[in-house]
Amino acid sequence: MAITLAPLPYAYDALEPHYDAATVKIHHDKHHQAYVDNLNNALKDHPDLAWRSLEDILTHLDEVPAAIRTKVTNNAGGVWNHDFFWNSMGPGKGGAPKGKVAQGIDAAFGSFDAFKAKFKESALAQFGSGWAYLILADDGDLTIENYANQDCPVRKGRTALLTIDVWEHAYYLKFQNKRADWIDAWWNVVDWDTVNKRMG
Ligand code: MN3
Repeated sequence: MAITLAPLPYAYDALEPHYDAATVKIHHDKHHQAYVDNLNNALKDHPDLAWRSLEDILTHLDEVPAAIRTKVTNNAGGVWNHDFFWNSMGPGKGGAPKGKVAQGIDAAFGSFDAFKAKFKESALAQFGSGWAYLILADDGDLTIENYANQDCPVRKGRTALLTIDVWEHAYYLKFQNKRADWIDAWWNVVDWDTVNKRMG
């Protein structure tokens, strides 16, 4: 059973004007698809691995043959990160968080504005390609962690709550080199309802 590309959970233009349809389409249909294809290609001679879930593969990379481990790590991470990213956004979302996640943010960062500033700073500080994540730590605290390239929280057994893709392919068409503008726009599509469900 091959890994398949999950359909985008909304229309290409659903996140306009904050996240443009052209970028969403190429990001999902080309970049995300490429990770799916490359992962399936890497696993094509390993049916014992190919039937496993992404999470199972990513938490048992020591069981992946050394010859394909880097390719599997990068591409399985790429699929997982993008699945999580698309499902962290939605049309008509944004605004301030409510409920459990709002309480967690206030407790960990002091206020939503302070959290936004810190998260932006972390996303801007990611050198090259990668991701900024809001993580629910084992002790219940919320923390911000960066993951380079296609490393992902599931590999470390971390509970992810929210992520922004800061690879240039995620924003270059609309924002060019201005990663800060992409981050500012992205807050308008963050799906806090989903983040709350991820809090458990
Ligand atoms: Mn991407």
